[in-house]
Amino acid sequence: MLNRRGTLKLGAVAGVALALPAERLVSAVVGSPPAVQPFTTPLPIPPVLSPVYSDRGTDYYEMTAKPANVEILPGTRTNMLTFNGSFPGPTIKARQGRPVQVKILNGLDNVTAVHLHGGNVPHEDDGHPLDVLQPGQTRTYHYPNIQRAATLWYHDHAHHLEAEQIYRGLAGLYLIEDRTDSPTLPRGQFDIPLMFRDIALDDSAQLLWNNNDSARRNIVLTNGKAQPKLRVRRRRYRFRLLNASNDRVMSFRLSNGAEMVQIASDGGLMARPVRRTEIGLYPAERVDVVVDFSALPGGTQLVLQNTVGDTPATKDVLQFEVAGGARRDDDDSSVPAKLSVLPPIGAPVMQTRKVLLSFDFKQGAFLINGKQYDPNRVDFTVKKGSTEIWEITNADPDPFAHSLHVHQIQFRVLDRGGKAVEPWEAYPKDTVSVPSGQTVRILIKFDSPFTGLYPFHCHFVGHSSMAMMAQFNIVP
Ligand SMILES: [Cu+2]
Repeated sequence: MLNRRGTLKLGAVAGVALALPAERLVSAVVGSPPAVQPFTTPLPIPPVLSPVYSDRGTDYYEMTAKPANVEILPGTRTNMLTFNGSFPGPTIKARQGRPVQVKILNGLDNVTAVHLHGGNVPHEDDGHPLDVLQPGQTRTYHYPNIQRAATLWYHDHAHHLEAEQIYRGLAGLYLIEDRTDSPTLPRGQFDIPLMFRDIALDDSAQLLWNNNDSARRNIVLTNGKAQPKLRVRRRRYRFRLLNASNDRVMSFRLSNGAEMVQIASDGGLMARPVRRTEIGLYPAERVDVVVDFSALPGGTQLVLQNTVGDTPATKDVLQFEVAGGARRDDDDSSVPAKLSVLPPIGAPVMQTRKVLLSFDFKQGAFLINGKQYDPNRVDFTVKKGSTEIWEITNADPDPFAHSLHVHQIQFRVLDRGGKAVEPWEAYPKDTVSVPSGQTVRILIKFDSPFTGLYPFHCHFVGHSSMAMMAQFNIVP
């Protein structure tokens, strides 16, 4: 799907955008922040949020969205927007079947809406772009966790503001766990989330922000640090990879060419594991992989590389160092040949719809089906319980890549240009890449118990915040 050439072209997207008359060019030069000595900063694990209260049925959490000074580069402080002062935001660990309530206080100077990406939630809890919290306001989001175990994430979704506010830090992980599903997979301290995203900093380590200068975001962070290091034991680990970049496509491989066994996609475990040596991730996509370090001698260093990065700071994103000692770790984990039984998506298909993604050079606007987002317009009316095929076409020439994220449901990717996709990107998915000129077909069963209005949009949030968004209304 991804290759060096494809993504180098993608890197030119911002160049094209900069040539547009409507653009403002704020940061004309790349900042030169203090240099980082690679692989000296320990990889942080985002803190796991504790409930403020739990009763028999529900866990209650509280978070404040607020500005904070965060150490990104060693010895410097960067002004960010955070949840609870933490960047990335705290991780919420939910259990399948047990509801969670998250009370958010907006301590920002601006409005915010919080969206649980990949979550099957009521529409009033979905963080609709107009359903915002004013500064000083609180509201409680209800997450029923009725879906399969999965690596989800939460992020800002306020109308026109999401690109800037996600970039400034408003994102965190939300894991739904299930104790019965594949209990032999690595757990606990051997189950590690890796949130990747790019950033541009000036020479005093402050954020450079312009929606159109994605090509200048020349540092990739892993869990909020540049080129960190993780000491691993000689055993298997589960890594949950999330590309939380606004607009950067990434493609990961281990520097020794070792296999990463993909076990999960956006919406949870796949039916069977898939052995891969390179894994491409568009913005907002997730994969869970198992990596086995047990055969590597103590002291071995290997690097998780983003093969489409063009500088050390965007290419060599994370170093693993295998702990010393001759003995392998006691490791009773394993990857079963059959991971999960997936709910079927079946016929009959009641609707086939076209979703055309394009950029209008005259208006300087990103469009879906020829229109800019209007939060007061319903684009598709969908019958609850029905199955549909959406044919998504990227009508733009190189170098415009797009993607499509559909709120509330997990879909199956059928084919690209008429060719069936590989099992690792088939199902369950909530975000699909749509490179220039391609048509991708997805099969969606609207089997959520919830009705109402939900967005679908490109998840290059630089595009969605410039109106590359539409919405569907699920009716009984
Ligand atoms: Cu797009």
